This record gives sequence, C-alpha cells and structure tokens, in this order.
Amino acid sequence: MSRSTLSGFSSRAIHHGYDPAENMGALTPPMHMASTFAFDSAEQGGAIFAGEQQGYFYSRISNPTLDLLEQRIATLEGAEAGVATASGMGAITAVMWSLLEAGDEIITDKTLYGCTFAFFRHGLAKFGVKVTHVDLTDPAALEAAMSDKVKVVYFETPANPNMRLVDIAAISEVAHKGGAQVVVDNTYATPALTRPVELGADIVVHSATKYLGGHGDLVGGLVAGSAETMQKVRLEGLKDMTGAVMSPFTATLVMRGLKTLALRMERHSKTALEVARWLEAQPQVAAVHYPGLESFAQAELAGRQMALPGGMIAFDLADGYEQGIRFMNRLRMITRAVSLGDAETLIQHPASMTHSTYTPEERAEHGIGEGLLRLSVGLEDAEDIFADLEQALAASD
Ligand code: HCS
Repeated sequence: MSRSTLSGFSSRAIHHGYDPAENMGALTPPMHMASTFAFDSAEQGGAIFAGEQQGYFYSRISNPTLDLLEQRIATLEGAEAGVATASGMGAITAVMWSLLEAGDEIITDKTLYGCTFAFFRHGLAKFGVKVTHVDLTDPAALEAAMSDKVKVVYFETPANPNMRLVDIAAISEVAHKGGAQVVVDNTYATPALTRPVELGADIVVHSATKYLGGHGDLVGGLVAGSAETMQKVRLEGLKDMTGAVMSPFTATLVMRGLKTLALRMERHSKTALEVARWLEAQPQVAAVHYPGLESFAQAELAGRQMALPGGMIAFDLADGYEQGIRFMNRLRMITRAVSLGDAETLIQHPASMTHSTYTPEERAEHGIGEGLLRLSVGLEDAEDIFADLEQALAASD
C-alpha cells in the first residue's frame, strides 16, 4: 500500500508523502536546513526561476521539509495543497494580501482572536479594504450584508474566545452565491474534529502553534486550499508581501505533533467535557460555553459539524472579573498563560490579554465578556485538574 493513499486520518498524519526507502532508511524525515539550492546548470536555474521546471531554489519560497508538512496539512484538511508560514498571523496575512486589493470588501464574523481583529480593523482597512463585521451565526445576516464588492468571508469556529460556532456549509453557500471566497480559521477544532474544505469552505488557516504542534514549543502557521490559490498565497502573500516563512526545524516539530493529533484531541475532548459539566454544576459559575454540553446554545450544530467537542472552554464566574482574577491567582497546577492546545492546562483572561486589542466598547459589541475566562484543558490526569479548579474556586469567594 502506498504511503500516500492511506485512508485513515492518523495513518496519513504519520506516513503521508514520505518513504524512508528514498531517504537512506531514515524513519523520521530529514530536516533540510538549507537556505538555498544548487543548480545543475545556469540554464536549469533560469528554468526553475521561470517556473518552467519544478525544483527548489530558495527556502523563502519552498523547502523539502516544509513541502512534506504542506502535503500533510493538505491531506488532513481534505484540500489540494498547503503553505507553511511563520505563525498563525503569518498565515492569515499571507492569505489576505493575496486575495484582496484596495476597493474590495471583506465580511468577518463578530468574534475574532484579538490580533486577527486588529489586523483587519487597523491593518487591512489602512490599505483601502472595507471590513464589515457580521454575526455569522446567522446565514441570513450574511445574505443581507453581501454585495459584489465582498471578496472574502472570514470566521473562526469555534470562535476565540467565546466558543460561538459558525455553520460552515450554510455560510459557504451564501458566500459563494455572492461570489466571495470563504476562509476559516480552524485552529480550535483542528482537522481531527472539523474539516471546513469538505463542508464547502475554500481556504483553511491555522495557528500551528496550538493543537497541531501540541507541545507549546513552537510558533507556526499553516494554510490549505486549492492548488491554484495556494500557489498565489506562496508567490504573493508569502514570498513578496510578508516573508513569513516557517523554519525547517519548526516544520519538523509540527510534523511530530501531527502524529498524535487525533489521539490528543480525543483526550482533550474527554477531559474538557468532564470539566465543563463540573464547572456548570458549581454555584460560583454563572455560565459555561462548551460545544459538548447539552446547554450549549448551538448543540445541534456542534454535533453535526464537530466529531468531538474539543479542549477549549469559556466560562464566567458569578462575581465577574474580580472573582476571575482571584480564582486565576489561586491556581497551582493550571498555568496562567495565553496560547492553547498544549499538554499543560492553561487559563487566561481574554479582556486583559488575548483580546485587549479590542476597546471595551468593541468587546461589548463583539460578544466578548469582560469577566470571561478561557480554559485550554490539557492532557494531565483529570483528577489533578479537578483538584486544582476546586481549591481555587473555593478560595475565590
Ligand atoms: N492566539 C493565541 C496567542 C495570544 S496573544 C491565543 O492564546 O489565543
């Protein structure tokens, strides 16, 4: 059986695109730490530059180690091709600089990760792109907002930090009818739980720093989509507009993470569901937002669109921000840190940390509560997570 025709998700995450026999038997793909590549002849160099011949020439454009990772994210997302970038923001900016030009419009969901929001509002807008935020939990709201100037519809699902879901198939249908491309940030769900391209989206972006890498030891980004669009993202967004290139060492770490992605997502989801149920039963907790809960406002969509509910939980304490700060400061094992998807359980306060790029008024308008806490449930034993939450909650009153 060819290693590139395996059907299982984890088998492809482990083997796709690589044959040890072609690499001196090395089980793990070699890391090509080369900035440049030698040409057989001057004519060959010219032909590669002109795109008349396939080949590597400079690692800002492509590199064999990144190439393998790009093939792996493409197969896992059910897309034709991939592009690796230096960070999640590198992925988002490389895509947007490739798809948009002055005079175009982009519609994004209301809730976005803080730096994504800042890039759209303060970056793209400066270059003549009109940015409109629409509640994309409602496909009719998108239909009403569409115009022939809208080139891109962009959202996260689940959204960072409040866990709102967007129906990828329904939104893609409306966006495509209006002639726009759909870009989905799949960082929270990962392709182990949701595959946006299979549901109709055009492009997927990732912060590979999170679940894909999975061990809190790298910063990286990935893009997946059609071969034609990925070539544009590589040659415009990556090569010329951002230069946001991933290093071969980072690519090696991401590929190591991908091997256990499905396994880790199962464990993250199992423990997170137990934690969400427990939090919901505590008198000090006012609200819990988790796609696996029966009380989740979009439980039907979660069941339809996510294979498992994932490892991220958002919740509010009854006494709001002040209690949240007391609670966070009393945690012993659970770590106060931004980022997510690591083996360690992490907690942070979006309004003062990841989403401090919004003004308080913008947070209110975009559904990001001032007291909301975000928990990234890790891979520790559930009893230790519970014990820490319990003692910190008891001491937070
Ligand atoms: N995107 C990361 C980094 C925040 S500054 C997060 O935690 O949401």
